[in-house]
Amino acid sequence: MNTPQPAEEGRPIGRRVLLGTLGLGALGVVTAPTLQRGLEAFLGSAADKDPTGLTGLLPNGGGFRYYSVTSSVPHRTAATYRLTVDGLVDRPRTYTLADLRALPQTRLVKDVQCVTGWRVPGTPFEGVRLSRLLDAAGVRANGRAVRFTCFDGAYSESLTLRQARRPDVLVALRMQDRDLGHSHGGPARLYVAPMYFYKSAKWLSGITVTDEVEPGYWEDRGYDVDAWVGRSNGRDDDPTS
Ligand SMILES: Nc1nc2c(c(=O)[nH]1)N[C@H]1C(S)=C(S)[C@@H](COP(=O)(O)O)O[C@H]1N2
Ligand SMILES: [Mo]
Repeated sequence: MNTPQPAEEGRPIGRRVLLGTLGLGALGVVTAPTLQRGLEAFLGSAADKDPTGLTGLLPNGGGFRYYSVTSSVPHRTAATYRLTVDGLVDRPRTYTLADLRALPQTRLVKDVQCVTGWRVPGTPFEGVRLSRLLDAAGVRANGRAVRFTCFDGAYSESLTLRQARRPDVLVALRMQDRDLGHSHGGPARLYVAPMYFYKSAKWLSGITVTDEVEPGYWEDRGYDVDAWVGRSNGRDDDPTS
């Protein structure tokens, strides 16, 4: 009741207007798994044409909703993707997708919970533990938190260093046992299993160790910084991890 609720994410009004604007009135019929690839490509182009940033109202396959706070998101391939780890570290580094794929991969299967209410059961995510990248970088003694930035140019997220080192926090390269598609934040997104899905920043491009938590995009708009599922944002969902 006292939790301020940002209106931008998942507000029901405007849906008809948005679908009309994008010419997507019949999208609800596109649900067959075999159409997922086409749907992903379609969502990418839909976001490119969405002046409202309300594409979160669109289905993203398998019970997911598609979210982007920007009207377009550039595509990154295995050839062009880069992830930079910097800030309060001894060994800053830029990883290619091949670099990340060459590291040990961790696969987790847990429910996904969005703060607007939708939940997707038992979803496999696979990738590199964030703790491994932080250890490789050598976090300095004054490092307390981690800031995440995205190649959409707008979204950001944050974790305390302690949260970031949890074994259920990944730089995910795969989801649902497939390489991450563009609409789900590919080639790489953050995956923070125990927190609401807004923590799982899509299109991840930067990991910066900082001396204090810098609230992320939605947190600047009212969401809780410590986003534990069931223990934040005034909600009582079952924990996811
Ligand atoms: N870069 C970026 N990451 C993001 C978002 C976003 O708008 N931009 N939305 C967040 C929210 S609120 C949710 S619920 C999930 C949605 O992920 P999906 O599009 O794969 O369903 O992404 C999260 N990560
Ligand atoms: Mo969300």
